[in-house]
Amino acid sequence: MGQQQTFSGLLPLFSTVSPVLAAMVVLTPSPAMKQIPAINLSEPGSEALLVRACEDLGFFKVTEHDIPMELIAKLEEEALKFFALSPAEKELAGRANPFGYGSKNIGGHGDVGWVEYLLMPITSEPLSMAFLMHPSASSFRSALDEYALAVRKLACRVLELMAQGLGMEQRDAFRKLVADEESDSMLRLNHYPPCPMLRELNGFVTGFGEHTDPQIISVLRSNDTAGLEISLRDGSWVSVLPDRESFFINVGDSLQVLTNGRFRSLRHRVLANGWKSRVSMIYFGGPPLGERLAPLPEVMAEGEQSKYREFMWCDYKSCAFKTLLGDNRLDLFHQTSEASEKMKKDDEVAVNEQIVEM
Ligand SMILES: O=C(O)CCC(=O)C(=O)O
Repeated sequence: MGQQQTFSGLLPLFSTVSPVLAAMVVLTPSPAMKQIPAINLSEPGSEALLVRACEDLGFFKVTEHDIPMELIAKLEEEALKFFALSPAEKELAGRANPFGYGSKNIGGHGDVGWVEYLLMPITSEPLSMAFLMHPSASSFRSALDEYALAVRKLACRVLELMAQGLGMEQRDAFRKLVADEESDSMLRLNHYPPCPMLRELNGFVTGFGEHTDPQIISVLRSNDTAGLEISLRDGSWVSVLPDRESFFINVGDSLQVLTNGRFRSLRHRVLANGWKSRVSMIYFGGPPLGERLAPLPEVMAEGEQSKYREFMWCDYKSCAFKTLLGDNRLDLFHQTSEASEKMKKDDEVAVNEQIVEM
């Protein structure tokens, strides 16, 4: 059955139920990718494998990661307990803006998915969101704190190996951005409940729409329910076989910039499942808000031109909040793209207007 047929066949069914659900209907499923690079960090040569995976796909999984399964299982259990609460109880976490609890709506511009989530800022201090301070949330809070610490350490280890693999003298060039006390990182717990309607239909529903992550690095762990799909360089989609014991790592937009496009920021999405719920926990490692990002000369060959203009992380982030989930934001910061030219001109106009007003 052709993709369009699947879509048009499903749409009337969904729209009779709910316009929100109708917006989540996607086309046919993707074939499974059997060979996601699996990298054992403690093996010699892992740094070269990391670099190759970041260049080819922007994605790989880490097998020997030293994060105890009990710690992971504990957070998964706590996350499931949280998502099993009533909507009113979950909303005590605050409505996602961007931090807090969200359901179906992703961001503020109409993106929707068959997902509920909890998004939290991660700093070098223990988590301090008000709802976690209640005595009844103490085991959730300690599971989150321990997990965030461990996963941040893993992200730093991977970033250092990446720099090593690229032959950079400054081994901590990437790592220090995420390890910084002011690093703007976050942790997201996603719950994709089973979507019962899918049982009767030969179709698919978006759990989390396609996008790239704006930060430097994302470290994802999920239970054994499939759903994650990644986009290859030719634009085709493949689904990723779940692996609850490994961590999946993807390159974010900022790392693509720092490596002048040598590493590829991964476009990915999640499809809902008709029978099983999916739980994922993702750490997004970002730089400090005031950090200036531009391609690092050490990564560039002699005479290579910088593909991106310098920007401050807080500006990139606010641009990400203003755009749709699936938009290509990096285009706006590309040296030569039309979108970037327009943004530069708009910036100049804004500055000139400010000068005239002064
Ligand atoms: O839930 C997943 O597996 C991935 C979700 C994701 O891409 C995100 O939260 O940014």
